[in-house]
Amino acid sequence: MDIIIGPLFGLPSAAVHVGRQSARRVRQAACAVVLSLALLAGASGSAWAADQDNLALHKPASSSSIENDEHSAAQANDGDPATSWRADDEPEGGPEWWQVDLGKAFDLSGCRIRWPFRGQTYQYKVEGSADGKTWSVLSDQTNTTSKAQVHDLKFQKAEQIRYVKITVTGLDEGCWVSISEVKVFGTEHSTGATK
Ligand SMILES: [Ca+2]
Repeated sequence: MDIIIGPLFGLPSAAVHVGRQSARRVRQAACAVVLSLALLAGASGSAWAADQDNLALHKPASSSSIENDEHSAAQANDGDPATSWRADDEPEGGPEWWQVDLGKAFDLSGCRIRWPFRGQTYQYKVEGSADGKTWSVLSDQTNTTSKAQVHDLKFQKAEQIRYVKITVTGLDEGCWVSISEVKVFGTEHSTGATK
């Protein structure tokens, strides 16, 4: 919300930019404290062990924006929970989103999203598409109050999905749009021709 305060009060763009940078530093410091506490609490990656084939691993990913090359869209499906995609903190085109192209159609059973920090609420929706143009909601988490770092989502109806998109619609004060890792589960879509 603080991002739109500058323009509303007619501040010069340079002042707005400085304000953004300062606000970003404050937010990073706040989230770093949360991360440190999580590490002290003994957070581990054991819960992240692969138990199903991850359809999203290393598949082509894109996003509404990136903060820099070290936090590109590909960082959210590189199999490493220590790396993450980060948006650029300037949602000029609407809510920030991350998307993966699974390469072909699958019938999806669910997904697992690992956020960069525990103890923070990330509100979002997961959408699926056969063509990358027409989307349906696979899981609506826009009103969630969960502060879990790892979200396991089951899809009720997600047939013939090639593209999966996660749009972040709400954040706790002091955090920014970022995803550490996305896993997508399912089976290859069958046309029935080979049965
Ligand atoms: Ca990662």
